[in-house]
Amino acid sequence: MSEVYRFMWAELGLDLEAHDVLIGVLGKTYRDIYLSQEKRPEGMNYFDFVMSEVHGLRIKELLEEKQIGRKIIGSYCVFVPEEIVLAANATLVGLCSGADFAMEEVERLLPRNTCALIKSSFGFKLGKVCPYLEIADMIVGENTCDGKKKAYESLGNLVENLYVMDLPQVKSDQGRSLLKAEFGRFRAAVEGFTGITITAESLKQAIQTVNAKRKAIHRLSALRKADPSPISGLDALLANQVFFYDNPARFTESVNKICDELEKRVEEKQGVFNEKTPRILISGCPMAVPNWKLPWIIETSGAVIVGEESCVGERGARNLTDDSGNTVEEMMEAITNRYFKVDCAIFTPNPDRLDHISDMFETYNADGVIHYGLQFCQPYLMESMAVEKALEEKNIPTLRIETDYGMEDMGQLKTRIEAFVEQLK
Ligand code: BJ8
Repeated sequence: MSEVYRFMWAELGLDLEAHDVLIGVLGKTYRDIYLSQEKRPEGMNYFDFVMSEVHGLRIKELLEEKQIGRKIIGSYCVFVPEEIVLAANATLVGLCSGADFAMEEVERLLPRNTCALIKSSFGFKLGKVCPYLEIADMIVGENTCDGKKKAYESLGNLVENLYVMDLPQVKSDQGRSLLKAEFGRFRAAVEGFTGITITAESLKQAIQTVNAKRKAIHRLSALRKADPSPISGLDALLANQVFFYDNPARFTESVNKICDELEKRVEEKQGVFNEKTPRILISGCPMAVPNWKLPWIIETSGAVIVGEESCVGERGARNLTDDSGNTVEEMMEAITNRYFKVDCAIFTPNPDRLDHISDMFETYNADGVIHYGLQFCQPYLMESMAVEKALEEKNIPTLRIETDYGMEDMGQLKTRIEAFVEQLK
């Protein structure tokens, strides 16, 4: 791939040498983790292709979209409504934040004790290795955790057109009004930026496109209730990750195709692991590509992951947006209703998330919960204590993990996870 796309990366201003290193590591990690799995559904070939072309064909497509005047908008959070972006004939892409890069430079701008996800987003920018970041015409930040909201102040000096969305921290009437006002402000900003006025027709169509993606993911999730599970947690996570940057219609079709295959597997009781393999629900911080460390350890320690209570997972994709409105205002109201249900740990208090984790535990017939907190992520680490307490009260086995993107703690994590899995048998 590299020779074919070199010119394109140079045009985008990437550091070709550093980019080669990144692509080399990404390719090796993917081969080691993904291609070594057994009994994968055939439909995962599509995602293998997507991953092999993640900085190739998809970037070429986005450049072609730009050439015909379509704007590309980058985001770091599931609170940014794709419906509004699509309705203004623009494309939304999730930005890279799942691996350490250019850490020395990053730590000149951010304190060492910043979470790996935020550091990673800076590393990709400072190391000039993320084509998505370079291709984006507008980048949307959001006032969520303290780390992100302060980091955007510095990111504003590194990128052009950073737009920051304010977000509520409390699920109150005032909180909902703030979200509604901010979505209105965002709609105006996107319209101004693209020069396209959102109409009732374009917004309805956009809602339906995003809902179709979500429905495909819901279908995939539902199939994971079966024992044996027809798909590994690693593969399901990959589909959830690709959700953020693939062409929406193609993504929906590809996930539905896998689901057709998985339905047959479930009927025939075919699984990726044997029946009665301990079933794990992961809960916590989002896992962006190529952050596959924890799921890989879990699924090579005698367990299968059957659900992700995460923004790259069910927290991000659950709940459809009501498309029955007839006016832009009615549909903006529906968008606000849908996103106000996202139970990110930045909300205080956040009881809905505790209930959702218990519900998912039951729904996916899990045997235990592993809570994943990124080091220095205050919202999720603090909330992990309440999660553990709530689950223990229901006699749900729980393991709290705190880690980062480094590989130094692999051995220690494996020992702890193997012991936890043993306890579930
Ligand atoms: S809606 S989870 S995508 S903010 S890991 S940067 S919280 S210190 S990512 Fe998130 Fe939106 Fe919430 Fe979801 Fe901060 Fe924690 Fe780092 Fe985090």
